[in-house]
Amino acid sequence: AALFYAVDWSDKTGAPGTFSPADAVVKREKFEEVFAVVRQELVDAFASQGVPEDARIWYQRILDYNVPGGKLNRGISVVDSVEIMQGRALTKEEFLKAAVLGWSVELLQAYFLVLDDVMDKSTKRRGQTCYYLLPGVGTISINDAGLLESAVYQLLKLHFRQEKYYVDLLELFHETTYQTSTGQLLDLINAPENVVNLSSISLEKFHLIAKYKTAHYSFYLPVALAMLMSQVPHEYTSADGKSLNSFQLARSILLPIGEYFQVQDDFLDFAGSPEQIGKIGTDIVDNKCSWCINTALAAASPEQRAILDNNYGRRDPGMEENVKAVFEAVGLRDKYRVYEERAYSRITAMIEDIPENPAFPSLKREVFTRFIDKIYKRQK
Ligand code: GPP
Ligand code: MG
Ligand code: MG
Ligand code: MG
Repeated sequence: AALFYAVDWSDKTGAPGTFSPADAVVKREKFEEVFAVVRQELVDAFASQGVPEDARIWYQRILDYNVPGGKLNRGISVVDSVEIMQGRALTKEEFLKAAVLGWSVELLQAYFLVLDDVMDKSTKRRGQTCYYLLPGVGTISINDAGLLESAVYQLLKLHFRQEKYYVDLLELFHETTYQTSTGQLLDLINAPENVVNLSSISLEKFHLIAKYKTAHYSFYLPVALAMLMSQVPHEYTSADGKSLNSFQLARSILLPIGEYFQVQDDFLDFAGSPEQIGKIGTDIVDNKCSWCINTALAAASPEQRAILDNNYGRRDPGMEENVKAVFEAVGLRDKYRVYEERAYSRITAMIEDIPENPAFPSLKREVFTRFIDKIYKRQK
């Protein structure tokens, strides 16, 4: 109840008892208001274990530094998707529940990012110093990341314990974490330090890594959560009588969108300015099996190949510049533009092929077009 009254519903525009944010900006503001509430619940739960003040303050900083400062695409997608599936303005209670699930995705992502920055030896995230580099944090960040993960389950227990889909939510978060950690393993063992072997890099590996480390948690998870909350049946019958699994159908579109998103992430790692993307690229010095190196290798002359062999994966700014110069020389920017157009039309065609069924209105194409439109030509 405290949660309900802490959110300012005053600018509601829908029917009485419903809440339909007038536009994306209002929706973001409302979503952010829910963070203040969720944060308080988490801090109260933490303090109720009987921990002293200094621990509570440390815990608050974990949340405040790592959870709210991102683009919030994933979290807001849960709210968007529930709204589209319901086909009407959400009630205030529904909005809150969807937003809590959205913040749970953001918490899971905060857990991943804190650890990812340690493993990638990154220095900036969301325009600020990576959390592990803060004075006095260091390897404590490993445990702090564990607390961020635990926060997901604290929230789910608090808000969904009584729902019949509670176990499905738990399973989905556990499964997604498993997949993401699998992806992180693939990402890391394909990028050994001090052992550069560009012959072992391939686009097949890139696709596998991208699907596991990014696509499941960033795209499938938010929609699957919305489907569980909306109690979309697993069995889906298309208008022409074909029987499909609705979750599999969603996955078959969302994973390719996630792979496209990771291509963008890899390209921005090379081409985005720190002001733009809020982070400083590390893929070249980290020896990563990125879309960029794969694409450059496919186009490199023997001389360019030699430069890549001798400069990729070295922790040396001059060598990193040499690699970037080859990326430019092979026309990586143009190749990216071509890739992006193709990916966009391929995914749009997949969405158009979804067998929409008016008798089964939950899986509307709009759930998916919303995603692709949000990320198409993104600059950050
Ligand atoms: C993105 O990789 C993938 C993740 C953030 C998942 C990490 C998973 C863990 C289990 C820790 P990235 O390194 O390309 O992301 P970024 O470019 O944002 O650092
Ligand atoms: Mg990283
Ligand atoms: Mg990484
Ligand atoms: Mg990256």
